[in-house]
Amino acid sequence: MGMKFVVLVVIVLVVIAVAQIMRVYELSTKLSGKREEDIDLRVNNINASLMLAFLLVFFGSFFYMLFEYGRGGLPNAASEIGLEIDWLYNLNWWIIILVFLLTNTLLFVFSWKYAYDPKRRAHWFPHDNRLEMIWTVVPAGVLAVIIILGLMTWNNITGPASADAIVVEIYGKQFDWTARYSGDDNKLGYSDYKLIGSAEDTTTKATYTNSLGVVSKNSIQWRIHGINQEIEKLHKQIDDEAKGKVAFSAANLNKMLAKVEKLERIRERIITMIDLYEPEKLAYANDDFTAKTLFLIKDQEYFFVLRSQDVLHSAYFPHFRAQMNCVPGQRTTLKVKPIYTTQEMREKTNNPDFNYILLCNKICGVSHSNMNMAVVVGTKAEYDAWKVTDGSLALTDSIAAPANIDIKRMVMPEVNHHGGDHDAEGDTHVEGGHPAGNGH
Ligand SMILES: [Cu+2]
Repeated sequence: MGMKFVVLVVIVLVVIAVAQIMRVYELSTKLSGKREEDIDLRVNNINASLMLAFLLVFFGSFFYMLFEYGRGGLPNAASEIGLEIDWLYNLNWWIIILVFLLTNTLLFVFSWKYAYDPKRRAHWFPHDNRLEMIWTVVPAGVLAVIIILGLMTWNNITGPASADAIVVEIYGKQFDWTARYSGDDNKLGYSDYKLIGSAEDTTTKATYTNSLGVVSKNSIQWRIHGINQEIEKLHKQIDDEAKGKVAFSAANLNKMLAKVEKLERIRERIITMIDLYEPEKLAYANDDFTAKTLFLIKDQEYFFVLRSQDVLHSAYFPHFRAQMNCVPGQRTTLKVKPIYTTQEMREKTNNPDFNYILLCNKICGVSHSNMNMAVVVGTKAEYDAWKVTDGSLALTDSIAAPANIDIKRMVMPEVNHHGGDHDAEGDTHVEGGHPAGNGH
């Protein structure tokens, strides 16, 4: 901090010093009776040659950078759309490089060629309609071609998938990715954030976690069970406090009461979900399974459905040249058809350690840089084997909900556990005032 301040002060002082020197120079030329623009012809010619020298260094460094870093360290595209995007990218580069070389050559060569010559008379050339026309129509035409080609590719990426495309959900949250395969029916179960949570079967001690909020009959029952458990736990704590076993601050107690009420509201809405979805739609999720590695089949089209639990993320497959934002509360889609297996890419790139990867390409928080998922491309047979053996593989409905879930308990439990501190409406006045944190 201190060092930065010193550097800033030094920069400001240097600028002031240069400005003062310029001022002194201007005043001294004025005193000597010379005009500022009277420059020695020899000095002027040196400057003109330096223009040419600069042009050569400028172009030299440009081509060096282009060949050294132009591809951003990426090998050839490994998906069908990637080939198209690379072709478009190269086309843009060719146009840009040609215009760049042409305009900069003219700029510096003319500066050199038309350096001041006292014997030369300038030609008065104020306006030319034909020239105006050319430099309006030609760039407009070139831009139109680029934009039309770009839109065609974009429509291809975001448009409907072909009938044999496999549907896979890619779910982002701070800070990891989960893939949800749609199973044999190729239909993803619906999802609802209210179902995100976990619960324990008190008899079998099995824990069910629904981190993606997948909607199925089983997951709805589990969530109701989980909410019942959460409410029970809160009730027990509030009861213990009423009995004097533990002591909370008034604010804490109110927070807990507000939480109970919120959980009850959510539970009622979850109970109505059972009737909201037709039974066959509730069954879409039954064969869904999640994985922490994205295994794709070569030459198979995939229709990715992207979601986010919390903030904006962006699913970026650098080798497929595919990227799409993951927006909370919305679903976005992306089509990808890998054309080389991981093994084939290892041979192509001469890199035995090559691996495909899915990255997050939106700065989404402190661990953004760790947010990635391994991607493997293999044959159909390899995929089938992976599907069976992969340890992280889990069916959404792998654990059945306990049979005795009380889903009809819709009567609000009494809130005034706490002696006379709460009035009849269930409001929570404590020691003559509304304490902070009271939600109702
Ligand atoms: Cu992210």
